[in-house]
Amino acid sequence: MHQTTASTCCYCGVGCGVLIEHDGTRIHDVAGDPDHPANFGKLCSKGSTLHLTGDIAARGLHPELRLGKALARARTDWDSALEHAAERFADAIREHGPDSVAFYISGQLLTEDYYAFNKLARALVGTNNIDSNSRLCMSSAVVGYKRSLGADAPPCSYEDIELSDCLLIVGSNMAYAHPVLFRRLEEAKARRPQMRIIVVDPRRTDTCDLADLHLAIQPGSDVALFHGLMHILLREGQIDRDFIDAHTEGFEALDALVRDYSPSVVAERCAIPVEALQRCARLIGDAPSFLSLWCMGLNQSTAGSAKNSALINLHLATGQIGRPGAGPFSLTGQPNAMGGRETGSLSNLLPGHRDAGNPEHRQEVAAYWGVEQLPETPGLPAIELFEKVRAGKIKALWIACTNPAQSLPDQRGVQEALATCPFVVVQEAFFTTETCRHADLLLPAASWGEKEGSVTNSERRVSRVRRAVPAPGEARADWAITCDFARRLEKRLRPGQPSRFDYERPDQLFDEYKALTRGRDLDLSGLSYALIERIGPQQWPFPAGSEAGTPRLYTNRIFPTATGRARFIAEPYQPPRELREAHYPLVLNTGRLRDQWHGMSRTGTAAQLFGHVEQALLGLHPDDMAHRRLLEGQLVRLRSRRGSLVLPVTADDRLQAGQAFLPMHWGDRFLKGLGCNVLTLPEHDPLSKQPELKHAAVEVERVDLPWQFFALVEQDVQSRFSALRPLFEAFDYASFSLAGRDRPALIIHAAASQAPDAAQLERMDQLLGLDEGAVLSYDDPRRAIGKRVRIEAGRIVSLRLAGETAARDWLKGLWQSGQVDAETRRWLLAPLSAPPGETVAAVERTLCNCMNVSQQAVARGIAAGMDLDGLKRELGCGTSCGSCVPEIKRMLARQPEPA
Ligand SMILES: Nc1nc2c(c(=O)[nH]1)N[C@H]1C(S)=C(S)[C@@H](COP(=O)(O)OP(=O)(O)OC[C@H]3O[C@@H](n4cnc5c(=O)[nH]c(N)nc54)[C@H](O)[C@@H]3O)O[C@H]1N2
Ligand SMILES: Nc1nc2c(c(=O)[nH]1)N[C@H]1C(S)=C(S)[C@@H](COP(=O)(O)OP(=O)(O)OC[C@H]3O[C@@H](n4cnc5c(=O)[nH]c(N)nc54)[C@H](O)[C@@H]3O)O[C@H]1N2
Ligand code: SF4
Ligand SMILES: [Mo]
Repeated sequence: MHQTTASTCCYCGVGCGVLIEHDGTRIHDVAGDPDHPANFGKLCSKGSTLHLTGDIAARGLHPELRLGKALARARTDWDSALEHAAERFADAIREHGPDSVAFYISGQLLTEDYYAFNKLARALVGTNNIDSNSRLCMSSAVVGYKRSLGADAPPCSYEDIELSDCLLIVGSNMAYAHPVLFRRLEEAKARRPQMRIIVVDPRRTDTCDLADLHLAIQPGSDVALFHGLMHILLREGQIDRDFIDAHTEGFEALDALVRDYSPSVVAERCAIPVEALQRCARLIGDAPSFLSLWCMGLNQSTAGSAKNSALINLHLATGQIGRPGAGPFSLTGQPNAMGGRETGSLSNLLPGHRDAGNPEHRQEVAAYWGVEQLPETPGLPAIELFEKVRAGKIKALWIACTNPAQSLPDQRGVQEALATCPFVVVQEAFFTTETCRHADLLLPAASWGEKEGSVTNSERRVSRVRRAVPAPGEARADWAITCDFARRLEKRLRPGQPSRFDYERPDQLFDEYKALTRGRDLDLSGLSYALIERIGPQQWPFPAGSEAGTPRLYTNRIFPTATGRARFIAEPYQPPRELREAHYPLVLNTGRLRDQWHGMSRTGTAAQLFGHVEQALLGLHPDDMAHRRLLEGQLVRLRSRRGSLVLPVTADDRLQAGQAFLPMHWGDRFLKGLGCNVLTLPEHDPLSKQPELKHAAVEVERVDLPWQFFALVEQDVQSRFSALRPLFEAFDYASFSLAGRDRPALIIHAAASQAPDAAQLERMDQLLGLDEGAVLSYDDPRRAIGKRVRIEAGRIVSLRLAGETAARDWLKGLWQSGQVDAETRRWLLAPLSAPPGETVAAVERTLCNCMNVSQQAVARGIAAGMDLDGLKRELGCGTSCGSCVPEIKRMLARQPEPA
């Protein structure tokens, strides 16, 4: 029977409402929820393909346990799994104290899950060792808001973005990372072309497509830029003296500091023209309303807190806060990172925007939970936590809904830590992740579409997440796993006492949690599942008795500080921690692709999402390629002080010379060699403890790996992937991806200095289905060349080229286009890039995922004289989710003007 369930997208912090179409057992489709105030029916390329993700072969179905590091995990039942875990945690706590265990959780958990974990760690175990991946993401914004404004609360609404006269988008590639919000901005700018948009990013991203001014600053120089802007605003008298006098403190120190930031000094520091700096200041100073949006370009830095506060300074000096279209608006990355901050899911926080270091706050929460006291010892933030794990201080580690073996910096250290820890529990929806390999106990979690709860998006709006279908196998909801474990641990640590974890439904957790927010800045005590059901998702504060949420904070200009005044923070510019030098002259920047999500456990199961970018490529400025005599697609070794990675290079003229860009998504599963974070550094901001993921000194050099390998195989791609991946450990380079739409295939590119032994190739052939059926083959053992192509019903279904891969693009094209006739067949195994007389079309790259339109088709359309409307009409591209429109516009802009 056809049913529709309203829920929330599980990807980014825009928090779009989705309508899940299903039959009670399987999800068939998703659509944007027209009634949801975040997206009004829109979805981006990731949200609209949710139903295509989640291949069951990649999911965790049953708990698995191993009883020794050298042993393999075996299937077990929930009862044995959680009894074992409780015993191990209780032993560690009894022998080594509560701080010998730790919980590392995630901004993708639901508010109810977070609350359960917090109560477990702080009230039952008695440790503050509970931190989350938000440490890599939002913790600099938390510090910025708290110290500048008094509370961790983004003061704006999405509507303010549409209302603003001048927008400063800094260190955010919204076009990729918050696409539906970017669509709203595009529409607002189309309605009000006088709206001014400034983008500050070392790269020319798709977000720059909307910009009136793009400042391609030197990586890490944002604080200098903000102080330079302040300097000009002051000099030009474009500040709001009345606001500063009445509602702020600390201005004098900033005033003195920014005197040193003259336009010429700052322009040089940031490597931008002084006129551009002045124009930027003028746009801000002249604007009736000014709003800033930022994300990881500011937060992921050893100066992350300073960058946040220096930006907020600009709002305070101009009085641009607490009014429509104005304010400092940090974009949240993960779907419920906000909920994590609210429930106290960083080691230094407590539920209800409280601080673990504050004795009164501890007492309030302890009293509410009915325990004598909460632990005083500060908990470990993520980077230090993994250092302590590596040092053997943490005896049992519980990881939920995050993949630290891919996403934390300095992966060599992280891998060692996970291998050292005596007992690692991983609570995961997809058992394919890099972290799962390290689990002693692996617990299958329900995921999107299968669980109930709530999340808060970037604009403080609390939405419901609803279950459409049952979780596969024995997977369970996160809060249920946590509470079941907590009850078993209670029996060991507090025998005979009544349980504090007797919940049957998630709304019981929500209701218990919300009372802890009463009277606090985020007061959401008036919210309930029933109320959201009745009047829709609401923005906090929403105190008991409210009729509606709060779209805008600080409209009365009173700030939640001791004095009621906001604070200017005067901190000098500090350069990034790792400077370029002779051995490492390039700066490595890492970030998002349009269609992939983090470690790709979910998006990596939908072949269609690889259409836009198929494999890991290192982007370099064309000049840097030329200096090093590198050609497009050549393999390089990318090195930093901490590790190295082999992958192909590509010329990217959106980068400045001296900069390199690598998408953050590739971990060891998709790209052999521990992924991009083998290169990044663990150094972090002194206050927020957020690591500098956007800035590592690197160098590249060509590698010659004469023995090349290419394979393509249809059907059962996830299980083949899992089985094949370990066979590539001895290769210097191995990259895995998916291709196709209706008939997805696994694609493998690999290279080595010499051929593997015959037995290994034989094993690969078995897993590729090339050991039986209609297989054409060619072998030249003397040159270690071997090729196999399997054809069924006139179509290629599997192939591998070993030793020499000249024909790979042509063969991939043949596979994609279908039939292979007798004439073509003669050339399949030839050492040519294509049969004589035929040219290989470049492998088509999907630009528009919804309508399946390639970049090549768009280019042909442009060459034929079509404009954006013509392309939309004739090809259909850009007419559905719109995620590809900025890129199409960029292609159009590159065309020479017709004479
Ligand atoms: N498609 C997609 N969307 C996502 C995610 C995803 O994985 N995929 N993840 C979500 C999450 S958790 C997050 S946190 C957000 C991240 O969203 P964003 O922060 O927007 O994305 P990033 O690509 O990490 O980085 C943004 C930009 O910062 C720039 N940058 C680097 N260094 C500097 C600098 O020193 N100064 C300035 N001003 N800019 C700099 C980079 O060039 C990059 O373009 O995206 C969310 N949305
Ligand atoms: N170099 C570099 N590194 C980065 C960044 C960067 O820009 N550059 N960005 C950083 C940032 S901002 C972030 S947020 C992190 C993200 O890093 P991670 O948190 O490691 O990212 P994900 O891959 O989203 O991990 C979430 C995991 O939860 C699993 N999962 C999904 N749904 C559920 C569920 O309902 N329950 C449970 N238990 N599990 C589930 C997924 O399969 C996935 O493995 O990466 C950080 N790392
Ligand atoms: S913008 Fe895209 S990824 Fe983000 S919540 Fe909306 S649909 Fe999901
Ligand atoms: Mo994030």
